[in-house]
Order: sequence, then C-alpha cells, then structure tokens
Amino acid sequence: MDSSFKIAVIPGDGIGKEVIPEGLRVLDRAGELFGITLEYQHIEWASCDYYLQTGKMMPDDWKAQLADVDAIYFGAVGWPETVPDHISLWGSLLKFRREFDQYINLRPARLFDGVPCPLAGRAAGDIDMLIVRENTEGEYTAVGGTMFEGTEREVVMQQSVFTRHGTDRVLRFAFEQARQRARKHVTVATKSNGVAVSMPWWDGRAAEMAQQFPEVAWDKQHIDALCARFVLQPQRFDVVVASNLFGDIISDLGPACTGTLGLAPSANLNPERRFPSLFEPVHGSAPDIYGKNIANPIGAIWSGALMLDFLGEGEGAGRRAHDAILVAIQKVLKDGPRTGDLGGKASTTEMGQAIAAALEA
Ligand code: GGG
Repeated sequence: MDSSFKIAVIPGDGIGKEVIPEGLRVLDRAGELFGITLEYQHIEWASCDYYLQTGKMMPDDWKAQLADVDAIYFGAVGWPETVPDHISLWGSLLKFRREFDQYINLRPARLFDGVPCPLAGRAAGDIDMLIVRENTEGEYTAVGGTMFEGTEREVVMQQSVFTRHGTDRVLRFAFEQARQRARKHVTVATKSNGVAVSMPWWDGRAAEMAQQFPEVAWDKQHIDALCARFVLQPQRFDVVVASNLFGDIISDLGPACTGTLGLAPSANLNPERRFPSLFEPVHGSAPDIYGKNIANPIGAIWSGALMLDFLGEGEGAGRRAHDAILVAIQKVLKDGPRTGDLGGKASTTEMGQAIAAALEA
C-alpha cells in the first residue's frame, strides 16, 4: 500500500481554525507511529475572510490548485455576521461536494464511555449508528426562483432533484456498509405519506436495491417518526440512509443523542477515487465560541482518522492508525481532560494534546 499522501488543509472559518491544528497534531503522531507520510498543502481560501478580501469564496483556479492532492481536510464554513450563509456554503463546501462528486456523506454517531448522554438510561455501546447522507442532489439544488419579489404576490420556488443514478448509488453504498457490520440493518429515512412523488419513489428504489442484499434486513421510516425514535429508541438504528436534507438534519440529531455534536465526524466520499474526498467535523464554525480555545476537537480528530482509513483503502497502516486514534479518543473521553460541551474545563489544545499523547501503535 502507498503510505505517502498529500493533504489539502483548509481550516475555513471560526472554530475550524481551532480544531484543525489539533487534528493535524494527532495525524502527525499517527503518521510517526504507523509509518504514514503526510505532506500538507495549507490553504486559506474557502473562508469568509477570503471572501471579504476578494469577493469570492475560492479562487477561479481552485481545482487546478488541488490537482495533485489525495484528500481535503476541512474545518468549517460560515460567518453569517459578514457573509450570508448560503453564499459561503454554496461558494465552498457544496462546490467541493458537487464538483468532486463526493456523493456519499458518511456520518457515524456512537455513545462512548464517560460521555454524559442526554437520553435517560443509555450506556456506552447502546448507540452505534452510521448515517449515510446523499451529498450531491436532492433538496440541495439551486433550481428555482422568485417572482413578484417584495410584493404581496411574491412567489418562491425551489425544486428537489432526485436521479435514479444518484439515489441508487447512495442506497447501494448504505447496503454495502450494512453488510460489513454486525447488525446488518438499513433504515431508509423518507416521508412518503407527505412528499408524495419523490419519497415513495425513494422507497421503491430501496426495495429494489434490498433484493441484491438478502443478508441485510431493512425498513423504511417517515423522517418525523424516525427523529422521535432517535431520541426514544436510538439502539434500534444501525445504518440509516437519507436524502441530502434529511441526512443533514438527522446527522446533527444522532450525535446530539450521543452527548455532543462536538464528537461527530464526517467523510464526504468519492468512493471511486476519481476525485479527492473531503473530511470534516459535522459541526459548523460556531461564532459564539470562536476565539476562546474551548471547542471540542474530537469531531475533527475523528474525521482525520476516517481520512487515514479511506486513504489506506480500509486496510494496512491506514486502518491501524484509524483504529488507534479511536482507542485514544475513547481513553481520553473516559479518563482525560474534557471540553465544556462534555462538562469539563479543558481547552481545545489540551484535548488535542491528550489524544495525541494517548495514541499507541
Ligand atoms: N464542518 C461542517 C460545516 O462547516 N458545515 C456548515 C454547514 O452548514 N453545512 C451544511 C451542510 O453540510 O449541508
């Protein structure tokens, strides 16, 4: 296996600039321990600061600048005080996802020992789910428009776009993931009673896909009932697959049920590796806590572990480094320093240092 990789490092906005250095600290230590060489290309664009200087979120030649990177390690985007959120998001993160065809957004949520769970009576291990979010189409389209703006006759329209190709590939990926997991179960999150064209169609695509995976059990649930069950019976869920918007919502709710969004990682994948994949914590830029060095860096650190695993194609040094980072995170969550979202007083830096120190080959 190749064990030398070039990574574009994009901290972005707000606490992205605080958690990414801790992620790099842990990646560097993992690199030393497992013989993985990481070369970083540090990038300041894809941030609202860059937008304020240039009027764009990214330079015109952004793709050329990323031509030889193996992956992108990303912090957060958004600074609504100065740049409207839809401009910063569509000008950076969504461009990466769409133009690099990162059609899978993988978002695990797990309840760890030592993390106060907001749900009564839950213990470590009770929640272990993998949310698979469709990442390039669905409700996230720029297809629509307004008429009679600013008048009483104002009309606003926005289309959702679901393609057979796009839906089948995310469903297939979810079933493949489930096949490799102990419980081998997929839940398809839709809303086929209310959204009466596209969602029954999604359910039908899922039923057809399920026939190719007889060893995987599956069900479909309306998104509203599913959200209630996330809170009341989270142990029911194994792999959950959803459209872009539904997936975004439940991948905040899932980690919130495991104690804090600060833990949640994500991998925006182009599984065929035709383009670089992007790894980022699920949380955003959190302007309310930025500048205090109190953000939880675990979402970023875990995302770094997912990156090594993906680069190593799920085996060898990459897989071992991933597993070791997860063990180090668990050790620190159990006995080590903790940030405010976990009920402690540790800084972002202290958490990062503790996880790097706990890492063992
Ligand atoms: N690190 C993730 C991040 O910056 N998220 C900003 C955001 O609002 N994302 C919306 C989305 O993922 O669809």
